[in-house]
Amino acid sequence: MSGHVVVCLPTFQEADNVERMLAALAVVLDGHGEVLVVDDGSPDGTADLAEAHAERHGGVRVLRRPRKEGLGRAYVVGFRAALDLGADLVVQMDCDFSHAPRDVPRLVAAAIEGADLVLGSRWTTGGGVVGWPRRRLLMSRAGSLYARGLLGVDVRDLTGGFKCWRRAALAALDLDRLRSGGYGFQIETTYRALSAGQRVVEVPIEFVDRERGRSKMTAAIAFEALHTVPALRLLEIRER
Ligand SMILES: Nc1nc2c(ncn2[C@@H]2O[C@H](COP(=O)(O)OP(=O)(O)OP(=O)(O)O)[C@@H](O)[C@H]2O)c(=O)[nH]1
Ligand SMILES: [Mg+2]
Repeated sequence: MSGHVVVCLPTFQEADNVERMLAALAVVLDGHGEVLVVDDGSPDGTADLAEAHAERHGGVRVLRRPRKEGLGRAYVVGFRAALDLGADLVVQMDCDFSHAPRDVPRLVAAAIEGADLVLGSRWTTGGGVVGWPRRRLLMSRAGSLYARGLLGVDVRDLTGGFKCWRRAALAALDLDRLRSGGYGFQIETTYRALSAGQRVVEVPIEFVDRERGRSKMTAAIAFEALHTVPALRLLEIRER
């Protein structure tokens, strides 16, 4: 890997996963980058575990936020910090092993080869999901198709959260304007990058349902994503 890579890792209640994840990322980064944990005051001590790991092994910074404010807020803070750290490439991923650390080099390579934003994609040829019940699979596919149709973009996986940003593409996002939380945030950032003319490339990933810890996905997060999509369209028309 070339260039300074910062992996942005938002965590809430990931005590069962965080140390294993940091160890796995250290192997794939192999001294070419660092990990930025953004923890929202997890009561299970996730941030303490991450800090202990950082002291023992290095290559990890922990950003502690006082309370849970949702994934979108954590990413806005993490992205700013990553740019301040001088990142050339910023990877964003979940801490629950749904996103495989071994896939990070493939995402990074696609950015080095010229993409401004690389999406780890479940719905492009070669990608997929392991361990989801039929209902969740259908919901996710329908969500991506809905967003894709309404926004008129040619991206297959709009709701995924495993991405690699080239520095300039991330810096061009107006982070203050990003308002949405979970899936809405993922759709919004990719859509804004596309609207700004950035080159967005999908690489296939296999997404594996979390084995440890609890999901923070709620109906409210899914619902927010539903109305984020038309809101993005309306905003765009108003800004013209
Ligand atoms: N800092 C921070 N991290 C969060 C918050 N909500 C979720 N996360 C983290 O974001 C990542 C994705 O959250 P998940 O709970 O796995 O949500 P999901 O992947 O949409 O849902 P599942 O597929 O059911 O796991 C994980 O690393 C979480 O720990 C939050 O409010 N603040
Ligand atoms: Mg998850």
